[in-house]
Amino acid sequence: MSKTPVTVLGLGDMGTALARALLEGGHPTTVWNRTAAKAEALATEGALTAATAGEAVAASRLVVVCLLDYDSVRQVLSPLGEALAGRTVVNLTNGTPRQARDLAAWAAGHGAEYIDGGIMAVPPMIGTPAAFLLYSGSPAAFAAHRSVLDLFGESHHLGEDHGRAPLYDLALLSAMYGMFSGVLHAYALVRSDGVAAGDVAPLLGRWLTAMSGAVDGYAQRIDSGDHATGVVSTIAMQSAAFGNFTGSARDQGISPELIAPIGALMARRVAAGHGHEDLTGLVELLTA
Ligand code: FVH
Repeated sequence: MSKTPVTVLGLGDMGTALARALLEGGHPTTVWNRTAAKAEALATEGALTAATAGEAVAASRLVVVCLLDYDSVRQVLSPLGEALAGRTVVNLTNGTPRQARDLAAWAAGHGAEYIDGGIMAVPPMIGTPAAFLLYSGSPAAFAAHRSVLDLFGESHHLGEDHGRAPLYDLALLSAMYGMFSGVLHAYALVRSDGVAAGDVAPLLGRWLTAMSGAVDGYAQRIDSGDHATGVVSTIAMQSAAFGNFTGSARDQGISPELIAPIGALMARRVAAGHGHEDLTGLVELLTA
């Protein structure tokens, strides 16, 4: 059976990885990038190169967009207008739920199907079992193209609301940045005492893996609103220790700015009479 032709707009690190996965999957793949030289390697691998975004869109009914941000997406798609009619645009550019909903409305106004997506992978992970992607938008349009999208990584369709995929994407990436903040602080702390980051890395990795086991239990507490039953590490205990984190940073001459905010929230929660509760209670301060 002949494979669906696909167009990829944007050949940064991620767009290039996506185009390569399509080529490896045997799809006729037309690529376009603002800086044309970035298409050269893919051309030698079998990609068809388009001189303009309009030419690229004309080549396929399925158009994958992966640009820096929504401003660049608007700059590229807006002049195309009616040329998008009858096509499905899958936008994998990082953005907010509001941006996704606005772009979906714009696409619908131009007769195009629109699916928004979030990529939970770095470029070398694309096409491997480690990659997964989040999608939202028309279930029918998603189902029609799922076999193509599965080439990028495991596909998760989160519903019709175009804002849902970027919501999940930003939530997962926020958690990642929280983790990376702690990792960077940890390395700065040990380095300030002459210890190489690499000496601590195996223990740090082990500790983070163990603590990631808290994710499901935290979700249960937050969904139930019960932050108090069966707590093993009270927020009062954690808050009392937290002065050691900021204090040691000061003593060692490093900035506590990556970790200080959670300490301040803990102190507020304890002062409000919730010291007996779990750390999950902080979410109430964020959403109040
Ligand atoms: N790379 C990653 O690790 C992450 C993984 C999760 C998803 N993100 C998001 O994917 C989008 C693209 O990321 P990227 O890694 O491909 O980014 P760059 O390598 O910096 O490439 C950016 C492309 O965007 C083009 N571009 C920028 N501005 C414009 C514009 N005004 N008009 C047209 N194209 C534009 C740029 O073109 P050029 O500079 O080569 O001419 C690149 O093709 C992104 O949303 C991540 O958050 C990646």
